[in-house]
Amino acid sequence: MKNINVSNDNQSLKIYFAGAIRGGRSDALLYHEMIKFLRDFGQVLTEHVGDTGLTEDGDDGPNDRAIHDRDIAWLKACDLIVAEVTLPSLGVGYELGLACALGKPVLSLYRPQTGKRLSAMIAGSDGIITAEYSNIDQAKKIIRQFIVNSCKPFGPGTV
Ligand code: 6IA
Repeated sequence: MKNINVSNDNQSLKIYFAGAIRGGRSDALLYHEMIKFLRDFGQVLTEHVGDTGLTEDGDDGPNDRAIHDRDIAWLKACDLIVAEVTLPSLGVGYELGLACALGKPVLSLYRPQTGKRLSAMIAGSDGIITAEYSNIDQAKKIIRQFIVNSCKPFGPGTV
């Protein structure tokens, strides 16, 4: 368990937020809200995922290899991963699989949908905490609890 003060030094915790890009951008505003909230706890390495101006094209060059390698480096460097998995995304699934292999704490947030189910590879993974939610306030509570449980605060008043 990492010994991190999550309230006094907001650069100490490195957070990787994962959400669909080429998988679709209909939840971009929700990602934006989650990233804004996560910034209270540390540095979000992947703020671009919550950029509401970012389209499904999801390209800032020079090529996909560069995007992949940069994200893998961030994934290796981060302390924990928070993913919004309601909108299926190959990239997010790939990131979560790797995060599990690296032994990182992983939270996946899912909004139950009529007639659809979350992939068993996410819902059934031992290395992923999956939580269902229906609104941003619920999601924030779940995220806070996940971070508190994943980090060892220095003492009273730290979360
Ligand atoms: O298969 P998807 O594109 O939906 O995968 C989304 C996931 O892959 C996200 O969690 C990101 O971490 C990662 N990802 C996919 N595309 C990019 C990307 N494109 N940049 C960084 N991470 C990406 C360039 C966007 C740029 C214009 C800001």
